Amino acid sequence: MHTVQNQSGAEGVNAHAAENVDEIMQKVAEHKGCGTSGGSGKASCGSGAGENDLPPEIWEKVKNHPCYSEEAHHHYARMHVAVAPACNIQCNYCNRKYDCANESRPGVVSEKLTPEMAAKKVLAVASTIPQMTVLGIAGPGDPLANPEKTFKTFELIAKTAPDIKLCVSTNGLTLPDHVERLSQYNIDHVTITINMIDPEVGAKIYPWVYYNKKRYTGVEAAKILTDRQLQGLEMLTERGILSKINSVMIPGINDQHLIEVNKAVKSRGAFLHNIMPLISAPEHGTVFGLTGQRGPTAQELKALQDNCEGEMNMMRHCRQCRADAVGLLGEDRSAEFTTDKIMEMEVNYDLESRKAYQAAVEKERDAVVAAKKAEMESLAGEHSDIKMLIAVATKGGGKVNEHFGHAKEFQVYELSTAGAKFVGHRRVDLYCQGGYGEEDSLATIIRAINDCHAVFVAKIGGCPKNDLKAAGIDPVDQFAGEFIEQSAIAYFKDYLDKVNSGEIEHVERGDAHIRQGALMSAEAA
Ligand code: CLF
Ligand code: SF4
Repeated sequence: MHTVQNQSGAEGVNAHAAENVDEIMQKVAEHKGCGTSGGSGKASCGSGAGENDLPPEIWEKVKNHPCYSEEAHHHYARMHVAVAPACNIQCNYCNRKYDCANESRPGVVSEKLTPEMAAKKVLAVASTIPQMTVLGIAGPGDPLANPEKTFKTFELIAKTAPDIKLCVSTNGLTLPDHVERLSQYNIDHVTITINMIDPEVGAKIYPWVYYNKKRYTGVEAAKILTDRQLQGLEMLTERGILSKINSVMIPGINDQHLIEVNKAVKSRGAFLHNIMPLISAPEHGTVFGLTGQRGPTAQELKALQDNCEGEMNMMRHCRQCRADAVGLLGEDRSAEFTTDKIMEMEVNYDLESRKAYQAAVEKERDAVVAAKKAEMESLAGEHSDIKMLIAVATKGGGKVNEHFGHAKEFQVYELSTAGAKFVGHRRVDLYCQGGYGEEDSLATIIRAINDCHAVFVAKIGGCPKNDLKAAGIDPVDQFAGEFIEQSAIAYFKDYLDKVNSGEIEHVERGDAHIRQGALMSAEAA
């Protein structure tokens, strides 16, 4: 373990400081196994946790944060402001032409903003999207390599929009130098990208780091980085700041090693672990893209996440957002809020109407949970080892409410006698373009959800329906407009009944592809 710096200075800085790592870890441990309202039916205290699964003060912090709560991500939005251009390390999956790939898919570029413009943008978005509850700074470089711009932005927003939670994502190199300030600004959510704890592994991911005005390379560079990351994590935990660890899964380099990373971050009090797939293609111009380093398949990613889940809470709903993302995690409305458009917007930031809107969201959210709970009763007494995946077309609210042809992603749920559990999403090319079905897109969609037994949609045309059936994927439109988990459980119960009666035979599905192509700004359209 590393020595925690500034420990004595922490007390009195903010209310969280009274708790030490052991007390916080104890609290979290006491709540492990407490609730079984998570979809899986097993104790779920992480991103899938509900109100009864977490200590009240932690629930308060995560309940409307779309990244820290899987349930919240169906209802609440986040936005990023791209105020931090510089970076102090080099990752082999990053091309500096684009946004920081630690929280962003390669191949997209954000419009850089000054803190003042960023503050204006936040008010404009908050006036337009009342369910936007979190402002994150995640690039385009490293926010803490640009501390003045990052903290100035937080300062301006804390003054003008006090109901918005502040969030930051960093590579962690300078984190120990800034934990005190993060605490003073009441920043409750910090993400650190940790891809290794072994410098030999790190040397294959990071060619250099720039630390204390000197450039380090190889194992020496990776050793500095891992020491600083873990030290920063311990300091966050000391102060009761919730930390999320992002790890990029790089097959053959750190895939098995991430199990060790998982244990190391858990033991230091990390709240959530988000293992993301490497997205790598030659056109991204990254070292890994050019050397042909592949990303994981959907099932490789899921197997690693499942493996780590026994150790700690896993996030599976990350969308690897761009540094200027706006909207629900599965959508991107950044094109509506370019600088030109913001300058012309009439900003009317009304705290009361935001609160009223969010109260209505909470009601709908309660209805989703109640419907799922009621449907679970139909599975009581069922015993079966069958597990299956389904893909769902949704545009939010926890409902099956998107047409097959309009879906830009499918959410994936695992069904078993324990219920319906969110396990990921698959980005796809739009099937319906200009009113016509695209056969090429259909083939890529089938590859993306090839491990699923069914696809739930609000509507679907005859052609794609037949092609899906031929690929062994059941197109299901009978739950249009209904809640996802309730519908999924009903479908699974029916499926089990058919298997038990011999009407159908359960067969395992194959693997699926994670989309590797660069995303263009048109994605926001
Ligand atoms: Fe942004 Fe990150 Fe905060 Fe969320 S994103 S800074 S924690 S507000 Fe979220 Fe986007 Fe994944 Fe990040 S889905 S890339 S985990
Ligand atoms: Fe790129 Fe982010 Fe890595 Fe910096 S920390 S090199 S911006 S991916």
